[in-house]
Amino acid sequence: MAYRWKNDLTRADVTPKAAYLNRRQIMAGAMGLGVAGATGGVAQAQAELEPNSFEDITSYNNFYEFGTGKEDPARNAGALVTEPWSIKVDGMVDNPGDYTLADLLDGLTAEERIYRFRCVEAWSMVVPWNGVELADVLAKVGVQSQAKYVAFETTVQPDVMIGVQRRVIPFPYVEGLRLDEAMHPLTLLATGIYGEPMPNQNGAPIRLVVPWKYGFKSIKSIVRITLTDEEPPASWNIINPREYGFYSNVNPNVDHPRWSQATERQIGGGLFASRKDTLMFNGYEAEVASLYEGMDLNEFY
Ligand SMILES: Nc1nc2c(c(=O)[nH]1)N[C@H]1C(S)=C(S)[C@@H](COP(=O)(O)O)O[C@H]1N2
Ligand SMILES: [Mo]
Repeated sequence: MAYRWKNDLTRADVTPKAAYLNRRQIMAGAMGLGVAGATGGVAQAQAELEPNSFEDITSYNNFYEFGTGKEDPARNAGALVTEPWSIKVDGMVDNPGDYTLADLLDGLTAEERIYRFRCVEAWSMVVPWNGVELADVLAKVGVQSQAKYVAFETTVQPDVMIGVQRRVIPFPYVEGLRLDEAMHPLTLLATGIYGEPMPNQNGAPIRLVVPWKYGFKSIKSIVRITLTDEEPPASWNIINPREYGFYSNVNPNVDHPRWSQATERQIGGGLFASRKDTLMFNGYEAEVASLYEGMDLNEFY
């Protein structure tokens, strides 16, 4: 398939970015984070992935604040107010406060990461995100030693959010990660796709991306980041704890109570495309499995 970056880079230009990720992971490994063995894998996998089109990624969305239909966010999220944008950082941090987006990202350079993205509803895409590692932002705000989890909250703008007006689920949408998950080099705060600012329907101006977890963990349009020593609430886990766990790592061997998670439908694959096998940890097993040693991968969690 002929494929070209919006910013006129060709696929061949992806390689230096992959090599950059490779370097970062070797450094992280050297620092004792235990991901050294992962390096070649991610770089290689990243270079081989064929991203979905900008059109696919921005027209088939889940963003319940703007309605429950896949096409509702593209239709309704244009009214989201993303400027100015303030993010409250609080809890167990050295430098709490209300940060502007620019202040929070000051000194950090967004890089491109091409990741698989797997929704719990068993559809998937490949997305070229632009973003910074969450770990780099957390380092700036100074995580205190008692902190064990990171909690996130999405903006609530009732005037423009029809899903909020209709209370389709409780808002604000909230999510959380264990601190080691949050610090993992694969975990991003993304501010764009395809080198363009993040489209509103995808979670402008800044959203989480955790590629080895089901998509609902990747919370959009973040206005609050809290460091805490207790497992934070997570929207879908609160709504239906038997169907959506706090961890929710992609796992083809553990079915959702109402459907199989063994395979996935690739968005953009066309009507007759065959389903693709879902990969353990969404294909990032080598990078993240060590975070879950001692957890039974055949259990729901
Ligand atoms: N605030 C908020 N974040 C959210 C959601 C949502 O409804 N509200 N949906 C989640 C789900 S279920 C998925 S699959 C992804 C979809 O991201 P995308 O629309 O960019 O593909 O966003 C996640 N983040
Ligand atoms: Mo999802």
